[in-house]
Amino acid sequence: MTAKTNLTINPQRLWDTLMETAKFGGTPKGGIKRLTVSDEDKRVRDWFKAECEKLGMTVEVDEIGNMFATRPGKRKDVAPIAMGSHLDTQPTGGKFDGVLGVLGALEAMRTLVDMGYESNAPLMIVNWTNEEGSRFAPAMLCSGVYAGVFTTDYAYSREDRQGIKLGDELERIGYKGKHKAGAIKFSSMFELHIEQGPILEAEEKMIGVVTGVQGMRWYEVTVKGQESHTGATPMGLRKNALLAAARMIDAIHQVGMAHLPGVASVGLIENRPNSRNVVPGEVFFTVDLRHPDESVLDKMEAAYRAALPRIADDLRVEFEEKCIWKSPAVKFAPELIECVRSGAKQAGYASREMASGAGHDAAYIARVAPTTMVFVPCLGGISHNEAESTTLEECGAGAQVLLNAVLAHDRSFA
Ligand code: HGY
Ligand code: MN
Ligand code: MN
Repeated sequence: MTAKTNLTINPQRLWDTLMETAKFGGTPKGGIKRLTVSDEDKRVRDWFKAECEKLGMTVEVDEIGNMFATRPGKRKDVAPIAMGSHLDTQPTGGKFDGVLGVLGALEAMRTLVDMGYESNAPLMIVNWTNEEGSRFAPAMLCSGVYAGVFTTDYAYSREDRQGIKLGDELERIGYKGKHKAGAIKFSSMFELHIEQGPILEAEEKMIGVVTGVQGMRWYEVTVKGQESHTGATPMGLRKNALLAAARMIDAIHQVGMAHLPGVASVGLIENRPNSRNVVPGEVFFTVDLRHPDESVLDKMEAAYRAALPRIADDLRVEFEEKCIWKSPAVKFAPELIECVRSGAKQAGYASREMASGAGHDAAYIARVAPTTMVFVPCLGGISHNEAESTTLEECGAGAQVLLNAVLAHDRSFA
């Protein structure tokens, strides 16, 4: 096969593929609900496997459902260069979070096959299971297992809020593969992703040259008060779990405000018995703290943990609290960051360096292989929202820079 130089991706084909796969879990508002290892996830996985095999790629699945599609290169003695992200979405997710990274990689592969271009190193596309962590906490769970952060059994044991286990669901949809986690090797990974924030759009830059990911910590809080009659229980005698949770949630917000550019959020809450004429007796909620600096994240954690007992004592309720996840701040590989920077320049796009506010599989993969990311803008910086939006041009730019960066790195294997 002869090598070609003008390896230009086909933005229309990428866009059409993004819109085609959005039907797997598509919602009436134009978003996607494709929770990890759901039936919708199975359908997009089956589609992805078939499309990769059409390109002559081999597709392997590991024991936690991570999918690895490989195209051989000239050299059989080196591990593949990987391009990876995720196909699972939030319950009210958009069409691009994660999906652009996997389908942008597919477009890059389609371009190489069309042009009869043979890379030096093999090339690989990876679909990581359960990046979102919405159905099964924590996030980035299965890239975390691949990187040795979690055990396979821990991942299998994770339950959704209905008590269903990840391991059972992987079995049910036929994606509990035969390869051990971590056994399928690659030498480096590039991840294309929408920024999910407002910076690139505000600065009118097409490409984010991503230098790392901020630290993230997740916690679970259960507040225990006393169910009682809303009509017959005097205000001063109540043990109102929901009132305590409300004050705790405000205190957590204040922790974020006091440690900018850190962020502090409560996203999931369950109020029991959730009856209009019962003083709530128990409330479960989740906490998400993030900051680029681990020492500040420690301070945020201390401030949050100091607020809970103060509020609980005031309102005569009890509470239980635990940290369920810590993903430390991570820096990406300078040599790959340089490939992205030169890839953007080669494609003629303005770029800027930035760290990621959102978590990504790349954060864990950076522990086991040189890794970096390519960002493109999204409309208004909105993501984790069915209104998430980008343009054909932005998606095309991201895929082109991804291809340019991978081929720049591939030249080191000549
Ligand atoms: O939580 C995150 O940042 C990612 O979207 N899972
Ligand atoms: Mn994502
Ligand atoms: Mn996400």
